[in-house]
Amino acid sequence: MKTFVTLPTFNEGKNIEPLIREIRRQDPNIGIVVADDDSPDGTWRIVEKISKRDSNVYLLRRTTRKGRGSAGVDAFRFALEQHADVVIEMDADFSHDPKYIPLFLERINEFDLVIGSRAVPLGQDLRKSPARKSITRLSSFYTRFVLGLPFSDCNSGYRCFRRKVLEAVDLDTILSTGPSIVQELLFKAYLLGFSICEIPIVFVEREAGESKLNLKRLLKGFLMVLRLKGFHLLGKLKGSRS
Ligand SMILES: Nc1nc2c(ncn2[C@@H]2O[C@H](COP(=O)(O)OP(=O)(O)OP(=O)(O)O)[C@@H](O)[C@H]2O)c(=O)[nH]1
Ligand SMILES: [Mg+2]
Repeated sequence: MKTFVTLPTFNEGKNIEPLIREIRRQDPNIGIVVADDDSPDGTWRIVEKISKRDSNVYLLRRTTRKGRGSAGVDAFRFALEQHADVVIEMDADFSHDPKYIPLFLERINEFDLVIGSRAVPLGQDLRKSPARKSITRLSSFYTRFVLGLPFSDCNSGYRCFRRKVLEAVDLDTILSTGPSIVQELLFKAYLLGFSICEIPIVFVEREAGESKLNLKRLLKGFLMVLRLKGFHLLGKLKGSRS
């Protein structure tokens, strides 16, 4: 089973090298693709250096279409081109611990999509700020309510997909260029009838680098969820199972 990990990065220079090392420790053969948006802190340069000694590490240095969502799409596309059977996406700030990779790979044998969830029993959000945790919970509740999704953590960006899910959602038609790609992919996969499960993860505060979430991005995310619902009601949400 050929497996890829996709990592969107923007200014993760302090995290990326130790993170790639940790992922490697979990699985020496896993492909790792980093989709960087020309980070001013030189994250891409670090990845470029690593890719010269590890032929299974790939850098997508993007200089035009920027954003967390479009980086995700480019990385997924790349993994599919490399014949990945399974793709894991995760944040590159150590909030998502690579130690869960073997568990994702075990569960993906039974399900089409596995979500790393902070909101199921044994899952946890260990960030210090009660406000930040409440925003995540509220936003997940909102997504669940508006889109009718039966999942506890609709905002988790730590997930594992079977190839067929990424093919079926039609990456060319993804509307989100920003972080709402997380909700968009989940909604589409759910509507297409794929089997989806949640496994508990402990989500920790990033120690290095800065969060890119701000009020504008949050509001854009809330609006995108409404847009997704509207598109769905009008029958305009693209994607199909073969
Ligand atoms: N390529 C790319 N990656 C991004 C962009 N914005 C965020 N990322 C990456 O997406 C992942 C998640 O972003 P974070 O800033 O940690 O956002 P978050 O996890 O929702 O927020 P925190 O919980 O506060 O960390 C990280 O790996 C970021 O480096 C972007 O515009 N382009
Ligand atoms: Mg983060």
